[in-house]
Amino acid sequence: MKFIKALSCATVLAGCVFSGASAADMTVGFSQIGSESGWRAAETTVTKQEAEKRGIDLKFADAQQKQENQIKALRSFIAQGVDAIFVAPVVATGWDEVLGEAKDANIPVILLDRTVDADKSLYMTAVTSDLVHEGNVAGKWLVDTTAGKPCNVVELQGTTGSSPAIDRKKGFEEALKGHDNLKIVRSQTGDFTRTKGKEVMESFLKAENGGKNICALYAHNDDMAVGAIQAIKEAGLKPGTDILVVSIDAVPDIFQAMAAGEANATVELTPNMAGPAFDALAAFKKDGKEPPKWIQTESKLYTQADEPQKVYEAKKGLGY
Ligand code: GYE
Repeated sequence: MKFIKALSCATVLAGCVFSGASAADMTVGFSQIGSESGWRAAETTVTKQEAEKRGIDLKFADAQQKQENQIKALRSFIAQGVDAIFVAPVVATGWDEVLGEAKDANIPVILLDRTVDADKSLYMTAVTSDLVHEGNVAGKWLVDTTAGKPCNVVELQGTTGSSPAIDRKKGFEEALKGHDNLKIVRSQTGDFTRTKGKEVMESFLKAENGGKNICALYAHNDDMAVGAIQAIKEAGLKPGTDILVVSIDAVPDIFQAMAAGEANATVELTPNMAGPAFDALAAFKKDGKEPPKWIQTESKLYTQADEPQKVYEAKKGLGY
């Protein structure tokens, strides 16, 4: 396996001659969380497209949201002797052992869109957005929009224990610091899904005087926001005006909601984490060049002022 030779050379850092082969002879195992959201489904589509473009043999494993299935998949990839492993870690803890096994097998691991609480030597790099910053951008938008007006906020958190749920909460709370007019009155996980987002929002509405006490919803992803918008409408309230809606991902459907005046803002997350990951891998394979431990993707705020219908048309088909 040419890549392993190049890898061991890089480890030895001696004067090795790296195989100049292209990425085309590489096999990469990809452990994907599942398809809990429109964004996740797009990431899967784009990853397969990026592999195809590079002639890489991608072995895909869908974990159905379970960490034990991801760990099983990583062990299977190691047994197969793949050249590299990509993993979108469903939660942040519990990875040390299996990442250690990949390291012992000289198989580099790249994290996609989420991070892990493990020694950085156990993975080559993480391709993610700045998740704290995303929460901060959403929070700052709400601070500016409410401009000191009292506002009770409800929060739909992502998957419990996942790095986006932890960091997006942290960033949002940081933005609200010093703005006592804004109060998070309810906060619960909606597991990044539309169904759960709707369900939990229904409970928030019931608990808060039919929603009359709620001024804004912060959802850690657009899918939960879209589910919550349905619940708000069914409660006889107007999402986007009676209850402001701010979320993260910038999937096409949130722009449709914005165009209808039912959502107010979203922070963009690119589904193309695999492109930079494949490029880092190819550079390492070619000349042993280690990438930085974090390859950060952009985060851009979109509001109703950004011609949402046009953005919707442009985004449809980009893997979504
Ligand atoms: O925001 C959400 C998906 O890990 C940052 O996971 C990603 C999140 C994304 O379920 O839609």
